[in-house]
Amino acid sequence: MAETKTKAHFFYPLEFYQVRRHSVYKGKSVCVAVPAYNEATQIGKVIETMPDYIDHIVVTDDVSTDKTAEIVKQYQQDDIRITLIEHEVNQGVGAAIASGYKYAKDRNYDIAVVMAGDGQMDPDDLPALLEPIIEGRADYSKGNRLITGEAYRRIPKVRYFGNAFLSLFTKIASGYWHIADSQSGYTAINKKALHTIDWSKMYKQYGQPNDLLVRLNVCSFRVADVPVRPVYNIGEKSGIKISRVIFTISWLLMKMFCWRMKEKYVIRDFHPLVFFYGFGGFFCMTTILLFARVFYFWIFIGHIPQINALAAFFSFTSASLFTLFAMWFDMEANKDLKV
Ligand SMILES: Nc1nc2c(ncn2[C@@H]2O[C@H](COP(=O)(O)OP(=O)(O)OP(=O)(O)O)[C@@H](O)[C@H]2O)c(=O)[nH]1
Ligand SMILES: [Mg+2]
Repeated sequence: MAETKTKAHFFYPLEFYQVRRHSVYKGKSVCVAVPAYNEATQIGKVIETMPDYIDHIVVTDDVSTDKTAEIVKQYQQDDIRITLIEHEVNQGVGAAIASGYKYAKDRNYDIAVVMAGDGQMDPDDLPALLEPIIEGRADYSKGNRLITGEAYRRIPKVRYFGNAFLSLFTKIASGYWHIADSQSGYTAINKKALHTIDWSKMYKQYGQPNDLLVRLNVCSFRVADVPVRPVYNIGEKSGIKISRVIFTISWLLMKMFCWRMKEKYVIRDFHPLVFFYGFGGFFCMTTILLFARVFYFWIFIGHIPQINALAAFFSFTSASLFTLFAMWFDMEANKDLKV
């Protein structure tokens, strides 16, 4: 980015002659989007530990009921890199991230990073996240807290298993079979992807990282999974109710999976794997019905007719084969997007 100079006149006070030097990291301008909701105790730490090479910090507050916005405004007095976006009604973390992305896109930043406002993202991990993008190997990179051996010990157990389940489901829905820790919000995206994705359509709640991965896959963007340190117990308060989000995100992933099949393998291009998935789904349903019938005979009649047992096993085998082949084809079709 070019240097900007405030309009100068020899009668103006000295501050008018100040030059704002834009920061770059290895030649790229980086803007960090920080979603924050009721983070009065945490947001200061996030701002203070933001590396100098970050050119701009966009905090999006969603009508916090504590002093989050006031605290950010105080930091603005000393740090001209900070912008505060205040939503008029609470829209959710995904919508806050979308606002940050739109800001970075409109100002033509080379890279946009997402870091939470609760301090759970270690700035020391940022260079590793930026590297694949700067080197041009990836269009989007995301943190993966599960790779380090510490994950099982550090992440609360319910979160760990909920995350593992959603990560598996996200592989199927997104077509990025090589990535895990789908719930990690620590990410970096390049300019091309920033200008391609329609941010107004992105999911507005906690499933935003999952939703974005599906959208990136449809546009054939390359994604890198980068090991990052899991950070917990630093005074953060999670807004996630795992028992609730597991259902809402699963439902979102189901819808996004169908959308990806249609967009990627029917409309933009064609691949017979959609039929494999279709037959797999059909036989899954018949398997459930036929096994229910087998159990009915077994429990209430005490005898299972051979033809019913055979039909149930045939259906199960077909469901497994069709689904596994569909997954294999999908993996093959996406292998170039793996970094
Ligand atoms: N602007 C905005 N930010 C939000 C909203 N909900 C959550 N956030 C922020 O999003 C970030 C992540 O939210 P958390 O609830 O901590 O979720 P998480 O860190 O992904 O999950 P945990 O591992 O459970 O902590 C935090 O900085 C929150 O302040 C919201 O409705 N609006
Ligand atoms: Mg958190």
